[in-house]
Amino acid sequence: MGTPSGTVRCAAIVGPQGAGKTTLLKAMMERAGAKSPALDASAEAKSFHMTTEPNFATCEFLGDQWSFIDCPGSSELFSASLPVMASADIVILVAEPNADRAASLGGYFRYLDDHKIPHVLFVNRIDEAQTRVRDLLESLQSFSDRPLVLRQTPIRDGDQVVGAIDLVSERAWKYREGEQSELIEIPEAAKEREAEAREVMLDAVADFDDNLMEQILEDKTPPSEEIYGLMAEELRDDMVVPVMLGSAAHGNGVTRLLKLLRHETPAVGATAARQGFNGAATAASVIRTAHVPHTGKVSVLRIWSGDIKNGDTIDGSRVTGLLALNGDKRDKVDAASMGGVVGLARMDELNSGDLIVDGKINPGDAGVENPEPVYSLSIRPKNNKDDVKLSAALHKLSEEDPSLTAERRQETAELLLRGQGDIHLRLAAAKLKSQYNVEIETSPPKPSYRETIRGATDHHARHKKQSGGHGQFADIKVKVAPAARGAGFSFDEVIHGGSVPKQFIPAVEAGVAEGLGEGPLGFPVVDLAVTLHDGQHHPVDSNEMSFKLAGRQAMREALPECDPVLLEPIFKTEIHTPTEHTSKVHGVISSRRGQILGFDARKGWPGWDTVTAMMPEPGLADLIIELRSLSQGAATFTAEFDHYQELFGKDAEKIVLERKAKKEAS
Ligand SMILES: Nc1nc2c(ncn2[C@@H]2O[C@H](COP(=O)(O)OP(=O)(O)OP(=O)(O)O)[C@@H](O)[C@H]2O)c(=O)[nH]1
Ligand SMILES: [Mg+2]
Repeated sequence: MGTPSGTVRCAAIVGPQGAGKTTLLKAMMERAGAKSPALDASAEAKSFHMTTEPNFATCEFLGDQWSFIDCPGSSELFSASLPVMASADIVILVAEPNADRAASLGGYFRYLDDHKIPHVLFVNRIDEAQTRVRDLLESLQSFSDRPLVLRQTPIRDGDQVVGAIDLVSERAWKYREGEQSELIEIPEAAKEREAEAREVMLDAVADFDDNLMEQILEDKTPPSEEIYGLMAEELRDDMVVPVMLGSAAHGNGVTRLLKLLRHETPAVGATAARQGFNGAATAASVIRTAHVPHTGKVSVLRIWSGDIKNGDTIDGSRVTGLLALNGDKRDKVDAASMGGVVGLARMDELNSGDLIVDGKINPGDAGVENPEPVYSLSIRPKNNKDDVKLSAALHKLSEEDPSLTAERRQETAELLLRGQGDIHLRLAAAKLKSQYNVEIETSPPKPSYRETIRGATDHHARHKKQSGGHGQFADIKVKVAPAARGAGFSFDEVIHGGSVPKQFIPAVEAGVAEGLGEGPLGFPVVDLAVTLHDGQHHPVDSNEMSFKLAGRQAMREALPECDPVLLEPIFKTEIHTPTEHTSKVHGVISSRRGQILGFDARKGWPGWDTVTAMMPEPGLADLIIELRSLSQGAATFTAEFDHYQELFGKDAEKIVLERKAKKEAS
């Protein structure tokens, strides 16, 4: 229960799934002499064998306070990394030494470059490296605006990387299992490669510094201190990306990385300035919301300036629930200081993305964008009694993860759970069960088909019922004709001489509209014009209800005569993919009955293409799964409804039969 003092720096650990991020966090904690807390401790992380939500950890290294945030790597959970990267002083992007997987880092480079966030690339699993580091960097460079500058070169023994040489200090280290590396002489065999790599590195650094460039041109060797200093500056200004090597699982390269962080991580003030949060006595942003059993809503804050103490007030509420976050542990603390990452319980009015400035909440001002949903499932509680519980639980899940949303769809009476893919939604279902005790069933959402008519008719419908007392009588003649695509439904009347009395005409229209709710193929009917042109009434037995029923009956009888046809929703779709996978994406579009409109370089994304296509709605349902599997998880898409299109033949027959079967079953 201490009161932390001094500024805390924050490093985010991000990268594709399984790169070794959580292992790296554990290794850094241990190397810093701290006991590593339990990471990936949730039931879901265990059953899905991956990080499912950020791991928080704090430690001290050589007198500095550090807060580390290790993010999930699954591309379906990418959005969890966004607020963490945005609020970190430095981002450690972890990669595998596999050039074929370079595309999986594409989205990270883009975000970091666009937001000018200083980042270092850590090439992990160097113990397993098949690719040469140079080849890996060449593949990765196509996704990064900033030059990737190798700061170390590997020492090899045969195929095995057994150590690394620091290219600035020109000192060599031999890896030791689980321990700090041993300082050695630069091996003879590595000298040539080292000199070459050092030159490349110096050129890259000198590109941004004329003074260094002059010295290099004059063949002078600048002192290491000067080079380190320049590198720290260039990293802080996000001009270069230093590249470090290591193996988290074997504890290699970990001390080097920690030392780089120590010397080159910008101060919290620079991070606050980067985001425009300057000038307040106290400021903090809410980078995450978590709902914790027994504790309730916990907001995770990064403090930009000042301290936050129990007893302070935020928008009139007293701060009483400050928590130090360390793995699965949440310990009460009295205060948290500038730069710190801290939990705050019992302050339910705070939400992710809020900015707190001098005790006032500025909703949404911390500003992090959220990805659009790309995958949906229709869900329902297994037990009907859980309906209310389910809504409340879904609300909490979306607060924790704004890329997950639930939405009631009127037309099909479905509850849609929408998110980033199959794993994302299965994870949500697992959480609903483990944390909220609600089990759900899922099914693919129903596409919103429509139908229309291609032929016209003139129909005479009579509704007549004679049962003791008042009878019911309505007689109408309507013309039914197709209308232009997208016209919807229009109703007109040309009644002369009151054959259908004025006051009953709205009832006819209402009945017709109701009759269009489900056409002969089983779907809502659109794009047609109905004109009431004649009819009869009875002075006693006619009433609104009778005319409404006649309107409905007219549609039921007339539409099958009008050559009904199925309409399929078509979405204008933009698929974004690393260029190397563009031709495969074309194949996927065609196999899903899509029509390719063209493709072009993706704007602002070097190394990427955007393919534009018209896709039928069913082709979008699990599109993301196929796109991810062909692109190392990198490809994404957005889709927007464009129009309805007639669908004929076998595809149409199948849909109509399925609809019929479902109706009969229910
Ligand atoms: N050989 C080798 N294996 C490693 C290394 N680092 C991590 N691993 C292994 O890779 C697997 C995944 O490691 P994690 O640390 O969970 O990977 P992650 O990046 O956190 O994964 P997600 O959070 O799910 O994206 C584990 O089995 C680790 O033991 C390494 O340097 N060398
Ligand atoms: Mg992990």
